[in-house]
Order: sequence, then C-alpha cells, then structure tokens
Amino acid sequence: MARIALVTGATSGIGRATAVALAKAGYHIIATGRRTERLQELQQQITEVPVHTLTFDVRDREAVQQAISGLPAGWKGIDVLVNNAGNAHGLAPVQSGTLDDWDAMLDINVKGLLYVTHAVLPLMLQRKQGHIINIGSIAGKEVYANGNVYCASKFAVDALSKGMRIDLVQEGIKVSEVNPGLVETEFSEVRFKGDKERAAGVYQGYEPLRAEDIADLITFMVTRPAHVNIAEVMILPAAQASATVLNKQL
Ligand code: NDP
Ligand code: 8X3
Repeated sequence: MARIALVTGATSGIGRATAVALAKAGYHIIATGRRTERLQELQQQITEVPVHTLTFDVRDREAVQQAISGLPAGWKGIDVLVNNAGNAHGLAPVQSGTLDDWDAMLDINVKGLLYVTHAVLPLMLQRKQGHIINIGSIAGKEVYANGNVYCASKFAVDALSKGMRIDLVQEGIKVSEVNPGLVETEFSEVRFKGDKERAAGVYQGYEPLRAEDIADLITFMVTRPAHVNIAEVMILPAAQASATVLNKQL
C-alpha cells in the first residue's frame, strides 16, 4: 500500500524541499499552502509519485477541516504529517511590535499547526499509526533580542510537540520535532516584509543550511524502523553555535 505524506507550507523553502525529498523516497504527497500556482508547479515537478494539492490558509479552521475531510478516499491514509507552514513576521523590540505581526505568528505557527493536527489526527487514530513531524526552531529553545513573539510561537511548538508525543504514545503515533538554525529560504524576506537586500544579509559571510538539508533529515527520521522515534533534533549550519553566535567572515 502507498505511504502518504502531507506537508504544510509546501510552496516554498523547507516544505517544498521536503515534499520533493519524500516523493523521491516513495511517499505519495499531499502538498498544501496558500499559493495555488506554486502547488501546481510542484505537482508538475514531482513525476515519480502522485501529488494531491490542497490550497488553504492554516489560520482558517473551517477551510482546514473541509480540505482534510474532503480528501478522496485513496488519500485519507496519511502516514506522515509535516507541520511546517509558518514564518516570522517582523523583528522588533516588544515595545514597538505590531499586533498584526503578533497575530500572524501566533495564529499561523501555533494555532495553524493545531488546526491541521486536529483535522489529520482522526485519520491516524483510526489506523493506530502515523508520524507527526513539527518544525520548531532554535528560536523555540533560545530567546534572542527582538525575537520575542516569534520565539514564543516556537517555544509553543516545542511544548506542543512534547505534549503530543506524551498523549499519542498510547495510540501508536510518533511525534517528532525538528529545530533548525539558519536556513536560507524565503523566511527572511517574509520577516522583513519583502526587503530582499536585508533578507540576503542574514545569510552572508557563512554557509547557511539549505532547505534540502532539513528535507534530508526529515526523510531519514520518517524512514527509520517502526520501533524507532527520533524525538527531537536541532540542526545548525556548521558556522552557527547558538541563536546569536555565528562564525561570520564578512
Ligand atoms: P518560507 O517562507 O520559505 O516558507 C514558509 C511556508 O509556509 C510557505 O510554503 C508558505 O506558503 C507557508 N505558510 C505561511 N503562512 C501560511 C498560512 N497562513 N497558511 C498556509 N501556509 C502558510 O520559510 P521556511 O521554509 O524557512 O519556513 C518553514 C518553517 O521552518 C517555518 O515554520 C519556520 O518557522 C521554520 N524555520 C525556518 C528557519 C529558517 O531559518 N528558514 C529556521 C527554523 C525554523 P504560502 O505562502 O503559499 O501559504
Ligand atoms: C528561524 C531561525 O534564528 O531566525 O526560526 O529564529 S531564526
């Protein structure tokens, strides 16, 4: 029987690379995001396995529920859920942060992850199997200046991953957490609201991780034997030692 992986935020960066890597590993892919054309491009790029696309905003709980419960019968046996959709919005001291940015980060990174999990879990519970991979961050382990609400959202992902692992162990469902350091994707462009030059500066003077590095790790984690759960991994560029210590050669 085909193994099926659902990846949120598959239109860009880590999610897109993960969909491609899991397809190469033989998983049939459910790719989700808001940008339909990008999902269609991905569907055309992946030729080795079937790809089903779902366009929804993870903040919209009805849309999430409808999309998942409306999956065709052959796509309901989801083995792997990669809760990846998320971003930072802004980088500002708490005294000058904006409510819209705070809402976006908490609604997408935390509540969105919960909505998708809530919709997918019944499909795993009825089969007593499944593997959920939550994408946290080094920002969920260490707070850095101006990171306040983004860090809080990723600390929440850390707590939820641990809580989900405890609650779901009796159900035969594995829960794992991947906590990357600096990965060059569209992440900083989103954080800096389209300022490409400022975004590029984040990745200068050292070799950042690539989205494919995270995808490789996720593929390794989900292809371990049934009795193994790699519960939590932090993955950093060789030039990064903590959220704020980098060996930059500018
Ligand atoms: P990208 O900006 O490249 O990708 C973000 C993805 O999330 C896109 O596919 C986007 O799709 C999706 N997304 C964002 N908001 C929503 C929404 N409201 N509804 C549905 N999908 C949404 O960034 P990354 O690939 O770097 O980020 C992926 C994850 O990795 C995030 O959770 C991020 O916090 C985490 N991370 C990133 C690190 C980095 O350095 N890059 C380091 C540590 C963790 P669309 O816009 O089409 O909806
Ligand atoms: C993304 C990495 O350091 O910008 O989570 O928070 S960082």
